[in-house]
Amino acid sequence: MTDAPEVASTKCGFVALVGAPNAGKSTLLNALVGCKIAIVTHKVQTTRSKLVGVALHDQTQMIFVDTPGIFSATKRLERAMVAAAWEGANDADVVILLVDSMCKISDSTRTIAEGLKNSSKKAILAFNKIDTVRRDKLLAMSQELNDIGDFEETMMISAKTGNGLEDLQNKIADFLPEGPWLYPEDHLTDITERMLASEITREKFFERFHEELPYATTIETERWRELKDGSVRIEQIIYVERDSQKQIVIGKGGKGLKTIGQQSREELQELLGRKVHLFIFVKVRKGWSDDKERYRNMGLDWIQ
Ligand SMILES: Nc1nc2c(ncn2[C@@H]2O[C@H](COP(=O)(O)OP(=O)(O)OP(=O)(O)O)[C@@H](O)[C@H]2O)c(=O)[nH]1
Ligand SMILES: [Mg+2]
Repeated sequence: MTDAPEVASTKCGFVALVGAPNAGKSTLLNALVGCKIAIVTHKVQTTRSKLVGVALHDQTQMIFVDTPGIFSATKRLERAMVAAAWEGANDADVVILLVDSMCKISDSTRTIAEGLKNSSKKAILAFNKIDTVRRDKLLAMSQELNDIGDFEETMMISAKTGNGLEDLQNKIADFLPEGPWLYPEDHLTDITERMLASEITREKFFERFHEELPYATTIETERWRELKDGSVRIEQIIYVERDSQKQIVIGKGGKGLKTIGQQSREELQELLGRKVHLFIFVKVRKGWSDDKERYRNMGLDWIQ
């Protein structure tokens, strides 16, 4: 009698990356998936809506969900972002609470730890940016958060250097259910090329402009035309709230806009693997952040 051949069982599940703004969630998503699908800046509130990135780890398909930072939101756009983040956590099989090791524990992080405990989700606490801090400095922070929340594991990682990511994925795999993969083996993300293009321009915008301007802006890809020679023509609109903001964005002699356009085009060419003709226009739309259509384009639910 011969034994039946052993079939390696597959696993699959959703893993939400949550945390206070700037913890490194999007950097981690890109590192886990192995390519840039989420934009990253040194500013808070860079990510505005949920974003899926898929990674294979042995026989486990991990569907990571990058989320906006969770903080005490007041404006409608901020509230919609925070609602999207909690939605990501609630829909996941496993939640990773990412903490910035360079800063003191924030009230937002405490609130998330409490919220996760109440939701009785399987959660992993991950201290990020350990390339910048001595591990023994994190013990007190780890103790405090473990007292507040209920975590299966506490891990130390660096999304930037990749340190600890293998261990993190092994732990995640332990907690994901057996089941068939939901996506084809080579599937990386749900983000459309149009959305990616808007996001890359927004990243350049966030890097160039300061104070309130990045938060008073949304960027949409209005037209996308494939040209016969294999290149693509992309038209985008930067919506701002006031005329004075429009002047700042355009800059003296159009320099501001030109720089953003150049940086965005170069990166898009690299990501899309073809020549890009990028045209960016600036429009004043007073109250765009109270306009339902803008929310749909950002991938956010409209919040009353
Ligand atoms: N030194 C170091 N910096 C990191 C690491 N991970 C992320 N960063 C930096 O932290 C900043 C914020 O990173 P993001 O990935 O945009 O953070 P986020 O949590 O997605 O931020 P929001 O989308 O605004 O909530 C960027 O300047 C990153 O380069 C890390 O492991 N080490
Ligand atoms: Mg982010």
